[in-house]
Amino acid sequence: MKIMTRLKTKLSALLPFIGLLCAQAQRDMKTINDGWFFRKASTENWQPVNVPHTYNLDAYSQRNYYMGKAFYQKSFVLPEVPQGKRCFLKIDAASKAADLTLNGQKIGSHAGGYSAFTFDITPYIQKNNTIEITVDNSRKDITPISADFTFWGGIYRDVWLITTSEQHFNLLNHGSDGIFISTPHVDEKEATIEIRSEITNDATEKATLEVIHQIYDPQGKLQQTLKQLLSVKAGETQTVRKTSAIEQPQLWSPESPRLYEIVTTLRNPKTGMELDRSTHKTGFRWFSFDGEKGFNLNGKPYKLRGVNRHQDQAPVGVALDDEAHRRDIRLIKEMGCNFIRIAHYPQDDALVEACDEMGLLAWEEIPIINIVPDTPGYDDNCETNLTEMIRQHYNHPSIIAWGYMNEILLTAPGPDRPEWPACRERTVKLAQRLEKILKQEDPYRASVMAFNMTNLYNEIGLDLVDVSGWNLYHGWYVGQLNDFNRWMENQHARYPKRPTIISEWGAGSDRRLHSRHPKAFDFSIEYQQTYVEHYLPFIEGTEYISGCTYWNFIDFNVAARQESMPRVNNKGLFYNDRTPKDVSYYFKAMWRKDTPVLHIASRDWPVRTGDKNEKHPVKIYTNLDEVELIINGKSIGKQRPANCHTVFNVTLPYGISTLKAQGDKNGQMVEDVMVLRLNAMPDLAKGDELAINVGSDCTFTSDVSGLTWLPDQPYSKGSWGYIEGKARSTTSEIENTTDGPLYQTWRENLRAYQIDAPSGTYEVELLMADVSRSRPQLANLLGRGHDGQAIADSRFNITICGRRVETDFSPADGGHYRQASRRRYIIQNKENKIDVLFETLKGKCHLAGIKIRKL
Ligand code: GCB
Ligand code: CA
Repeated sequence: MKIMTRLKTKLSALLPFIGLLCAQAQRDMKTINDGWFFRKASTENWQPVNVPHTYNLDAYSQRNYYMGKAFYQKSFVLPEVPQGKRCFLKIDAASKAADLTLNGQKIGSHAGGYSAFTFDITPYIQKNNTIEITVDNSRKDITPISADFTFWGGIYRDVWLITTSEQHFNLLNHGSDGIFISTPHVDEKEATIEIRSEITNDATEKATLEVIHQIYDPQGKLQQTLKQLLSVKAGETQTVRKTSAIEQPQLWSPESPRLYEIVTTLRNPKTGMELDRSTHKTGFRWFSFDGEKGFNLNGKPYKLRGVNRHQDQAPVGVALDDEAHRRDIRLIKEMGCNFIRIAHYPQDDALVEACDEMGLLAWEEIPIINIVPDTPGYDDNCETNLTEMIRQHYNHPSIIAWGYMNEILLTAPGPDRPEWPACRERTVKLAQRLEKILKQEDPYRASVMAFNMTNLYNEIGLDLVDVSGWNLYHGWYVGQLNDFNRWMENQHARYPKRPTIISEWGAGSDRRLHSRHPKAFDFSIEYQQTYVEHYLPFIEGTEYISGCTYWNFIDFNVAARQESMPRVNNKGLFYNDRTPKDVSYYFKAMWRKDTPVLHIASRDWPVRTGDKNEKHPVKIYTNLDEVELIINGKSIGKQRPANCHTVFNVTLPYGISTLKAQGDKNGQMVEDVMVLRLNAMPDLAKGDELAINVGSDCTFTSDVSGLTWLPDQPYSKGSWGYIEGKARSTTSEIENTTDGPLYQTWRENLRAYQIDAPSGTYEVELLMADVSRSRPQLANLLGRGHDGQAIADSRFNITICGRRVETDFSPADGGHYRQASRRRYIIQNKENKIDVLFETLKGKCHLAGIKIRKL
């Protein structure tokens, strides 16, 4: 409806020009995404593909994914060779570098995997054409070289064929379209708009031209027409600037993202012929960052509430269509965000456009991460990539900050190392160079950098940026939750004028793991919830913190990551397929004040195992003042949430229960309903399987078999549990199983495991893995690999119900380190108990899981 009226007003405004439209030599733009052939340098076979395409789907299954060259090829026929026109090839992203030829002739190269580049192909184009592109994701002189994500190779954004007349806007300026719109001054009464256009005359004679900007207000009404005459010599590009004032601008904000439209045309003033045309949207807003008062938007204090966004999604990797990018912005908005950190690299135009349209302020950055290497050409490529990002996304009102370094000291040699002075100097020098470029390119936006948990950044001069981003993982990688508050309080006391934002904070979670005693690195759904429930109120309540971006919007792919879900960084608020985790509703309840939020936070834990007389926690995320929980039609009572959540401890019957939460917001009834299943504790006499996740407080439910492994406990008479020993864990990946977390926690030096059970024939299954030779972990884990000492080639005997089942045994025999060992024994229980006795011969005996079934 809105669109229709808008279209009508726009048409009527255009009516006087309709005559003109006939005399057009407009720009033609079309994608040439289909019908490509592809091969890796390591194979001979060409395979038909479409772009967007990545050649790294192997990153889903192996840590050492393919890094190297790959070739793309496409042939196409033009109905006729364009005469008196210019042809351009634009590639929206090819990672990390590309060399291009057309019909056998080299047309150019590009370094950088996250921004667009354009070549003039007029001299090479024919009726029958073949484009060949060599892509390489292994280059060490191009960012990123070290980081916690997969460096997907391929042409993974659109490829465009563009034809223009001989006079056109400059398409050869760093992948931009040669038109740069800024708003140097904005307030409620008046805004200044400046439009800089670059016009190229590719004809052999000089041309007199006219540039016309038509500015439409957000309702589609023509507000201003700005005209400029210029004369451009043959083969030259000229820049013209036009400044104008807009009275009473309708301001842009995340709450009302009002966009003005600017239609820019290039005309031949004599004939009236339109030569080129380009349309942009702009918005009027002003902002500031302050060390004491935080962020301010359009004259009001404004807390930035956001997430970081990685782009990948299984099974396509980063080869996403535009609609997937827009879908993400919709989900992020829905959660109540007003901000996004487009991390760690420039992303699709479709995403940034969606930020403008739907209303998200944005920080965008280039991927200089972990360390600045001493590699020839690296700094130059960084500068080019920064320039490209700024020029390509310059016109987007959503963007308020440009970033260029993330945790740049993470893998740098420390100050106690001889390599430190050179590395420090290199890093600071590059930062100074990029800071200067950034401000030259764009004086109207803030510069930002993301630091990690060391004050060195301030001490060596990396606080040259306007805003310090802090990536803080206290209570996850290091220390306790409260250390987060202390860190910020300390920073603020020492540098009270420094604007700050929490650019990263997050904890991992895996929906197969649940705990009533959650702790850091158990990867339980519950610990992630505990973590965010601690951080967010502090961020919200602390004026000097400008805001935050949670790490990360989604569970994203990192081929080299291990932990509970190998190759996944599972700190997402959404799963990789974009279904929400319960925890995302905490953010929604905290951040959405415009709509009632009521969510039973048990979608991630819908099947429980336990006794029907025992209490089961049911958490509710809500922004209502009071909620009532109704189970199977019977009210359990009402509770008043604090910090946007409340936990009902309830008894449940076995089987399915219907849970309904309800409440009202200003007289409007709101409810949420889900079903939850309670399974009884396994009864061995009935033939149930008793499965125990030894060494862990977490229940683990296999997503292959659906079997739940219960948390471990000490043995008590009439029950089951461990006798002596110590619980341990690792983040090392366990191979040859899909149930890795079971093996990543174990008990060592235990004397026995005992299960009191009626006599009979049983199958007893023991799970273990030798993780003593752990794999090197990503630097991001800050050494958080092993919880304590490794097991070191332990050897032991195992006796079950008096029968020796293993002698001088190690699960690592034959070199099977970090691999799942699972053995089943048929035994006779004659004494109403199954006791598994360990006798250590070397190192420490260990057990990661046990499963019992009566035959
Ligand atoms: C960080 C990095 C980010 C990682 C994240 C993590 O500090 O900036 O790239 O993914 O930590 O999860 O370890
Ligand atoms: Ca275990």
